[in-house]
Amino acid sequence: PTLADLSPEALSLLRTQSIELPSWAFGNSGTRFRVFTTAGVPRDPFEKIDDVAEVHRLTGITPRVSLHIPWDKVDDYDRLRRHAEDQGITIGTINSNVFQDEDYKLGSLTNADERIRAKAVAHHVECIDIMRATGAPALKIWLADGTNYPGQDSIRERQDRLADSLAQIYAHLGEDQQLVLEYKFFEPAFYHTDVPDWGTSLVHCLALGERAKVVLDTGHHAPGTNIEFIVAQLLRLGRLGAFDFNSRFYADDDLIVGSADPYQLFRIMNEIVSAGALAPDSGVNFMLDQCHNLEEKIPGEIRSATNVQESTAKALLVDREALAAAQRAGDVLGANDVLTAAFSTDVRPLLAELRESQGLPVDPMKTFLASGYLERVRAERVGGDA
Ligand code: PSV
Ligand code: MN
Repeated sequence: PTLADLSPEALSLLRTQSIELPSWAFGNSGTRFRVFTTAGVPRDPFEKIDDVAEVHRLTGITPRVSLHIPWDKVDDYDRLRRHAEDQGITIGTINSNVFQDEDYKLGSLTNADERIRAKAVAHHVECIDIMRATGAPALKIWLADGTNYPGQDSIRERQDRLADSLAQIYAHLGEDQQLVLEYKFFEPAFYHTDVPDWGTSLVHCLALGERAKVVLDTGHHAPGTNIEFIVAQLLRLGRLGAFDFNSRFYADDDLIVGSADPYQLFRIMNEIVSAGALAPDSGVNFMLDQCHNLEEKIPGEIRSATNVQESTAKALLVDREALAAAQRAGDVLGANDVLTAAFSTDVRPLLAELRESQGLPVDPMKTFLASGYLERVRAERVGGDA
């Protein structure tokens, strides 16, 4: 297919699609066994933003960055914001971090100790201040809270404490700011997790109010979970706030989105497109949550952005009329054929055409590798705290 095969609406959705990049994808990362180092990685949040901007210059679809606090703490947030905006990047989401402090060993927003709970709430208030200073519209909360042994703490009381802590945080949000609550079924807690699933996240969001929504991290489900069903359900309820896209083979391994199961990514994007949730004003923020432990980080993010774009183009090519007709007729295989035909289409030439029409490099990866950027940052970014 060529661009001419897309409807004007589909073409405009493809042109305006955007994906938010995580600042932490550009830094050194690893597993609990080892963090490997990569030459030329950013030494501070400013350099992380430079790399985000580079991915955006090449792909044209990554104009926002997620920050993680305290990893991305700086003295002057206004300067950070201007540094980003000068390169066409805005600050998207502020991620809190209540999983790396001794005090949070037995929980943060759910902790039985009043002092620790207040400290965790105060950290989120600080994040909301950073949202104001950077113009970030959303606060993302993921908790490592849970227990390892039955009886270790009261599951019910922890839910009550969580609801209370979240309400305190929500009360600090401005009218134009939203809270997104991420779930994860296990890890680091091994017996129970306090926000393990979309239902629990949704229950808390409903209690908080309109500006609280669920974050779906594609790596946070038990194997075999039908993620597109969750997408469809949250969209129906108007409570899908954001995606953390990544891939996993076993547990939460934060691999490149679309690398493990491109068909799953397509099925997710198909639900998004069919619900009209791709438009920039749909309220769903498409973010990546990945780290690149072995591969080069900037190419990893380029590949991720183009993987999402390819799945989106395929979802936009689904013949919706033929699909609806087959579904109405009870044509089981015919309906399935309509979907798989779109999935099997090679959309790379179409996307090359799209990029050309937008003045972007036809092959962002090739252009990047030939640009000398990696060689330059490897030479420049020496010393400091990578
Ligand atoms: C937790 O596994 C998570 O998915 C959350 O989004 C964190 O903020 C992120 O990873 C980075 O550690
Ligand atoms: Mn995540």
